[in-house]
Amino acid sequence: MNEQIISLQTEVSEKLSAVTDLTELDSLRVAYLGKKGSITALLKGMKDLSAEERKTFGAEVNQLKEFTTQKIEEKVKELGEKEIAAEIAAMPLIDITTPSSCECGSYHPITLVQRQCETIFKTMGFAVIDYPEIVTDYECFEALNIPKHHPARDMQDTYYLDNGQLLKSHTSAAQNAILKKYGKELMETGKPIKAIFPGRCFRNEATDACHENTFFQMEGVMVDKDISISNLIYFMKTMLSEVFRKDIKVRLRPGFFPFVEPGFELDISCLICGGEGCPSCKQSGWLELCPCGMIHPNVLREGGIDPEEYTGFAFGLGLTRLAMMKYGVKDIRNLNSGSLKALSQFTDDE
Ligand code: FA5
Repeated sequence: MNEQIISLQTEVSEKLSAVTDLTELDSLRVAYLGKKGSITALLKGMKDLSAEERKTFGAEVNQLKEFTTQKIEEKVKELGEKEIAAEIAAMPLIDITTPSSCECGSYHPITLVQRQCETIFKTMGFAVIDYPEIVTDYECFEALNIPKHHPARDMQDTYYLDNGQLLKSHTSAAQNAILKKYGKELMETGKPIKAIFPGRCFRNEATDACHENTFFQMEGVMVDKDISISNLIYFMKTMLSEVFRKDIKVRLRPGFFPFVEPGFELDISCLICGGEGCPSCKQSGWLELCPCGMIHPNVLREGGIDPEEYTGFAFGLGLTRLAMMKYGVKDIRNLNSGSLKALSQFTDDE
């Protein structure tokens, strides 16, 4: 091997072993491998050699270049690890047994009632299903027996995306997918469909003490042979008595929704004013809480279920309004206010 190369290789090894930080190492890299570095200079000088000399010398210089590159990489790794270890060692020790000086967070009242409803329905054999907030016109309306230009759409104006999708105006938007997903199992094994699907809903409408443009609902469906209105009433009553744990006045009146037949409005006596009438219930003494009904045959059929053989009920509980009633929140807008002072006072009573 060429003597100049041997001495350069020894020099590289010695200098590298003496390097103690990454800045120094980079200067060394520039000194050997940079544009004006000594190894680069050797490569450049090869043009003055004869073809025969260039062949042997070139191979040796390239070997030296590879050797130097590899040693520098090893050193980068070694120094990097040392620096991390030093940083860790310099960190102040944290005593995890010291009591925290921060206040604990709390659950939002809507989360509290949602969880409570989920527990109630889970104990009655219902599955809890999550569903996207962005849906198609088909999911939100068409599959629910609400064709284009149907007047029922006026009640649920929402926010549309450029691609034609929309922010769901009600949790019923998940019905079709759930009927399709679990309907097969129902028909093959006879296992009834029992599911709830809580979720955020959006409506392009003016806000007041009991209306928000963003609110939560919790949909529920049950489909099997011989499901009737009595089953629906049983589950509604159980849910309300478990949530409120006291007697509350409810009323069931006819209601129109194209995806149920017959359809009902389930109202509760306003717990803010005791039924006297106040802004929270629009002075009526009653609050619309949970519309419901027997799933329309067209909706079952669209979900792949034979309405001649199976029947089912569906309900759409207003979770945000339920939180208002349960926790005595007079104005629904307070629930979206983000005021920690207002929202942190509620606790789970389970
Ligand atoms: C519906 O959304 C139907 N999808 C419910 C349904 C499901 C009917 C299954 C039959 C079978 P409605 O628009 O009435 O219906 O809303 C249902 C509940 O959501 C209302 O009773 C109310 O409690 C709540 N709600 C509706 N709009 C708002 C709003 N802007 N702000 C707060 N809560 C609302």
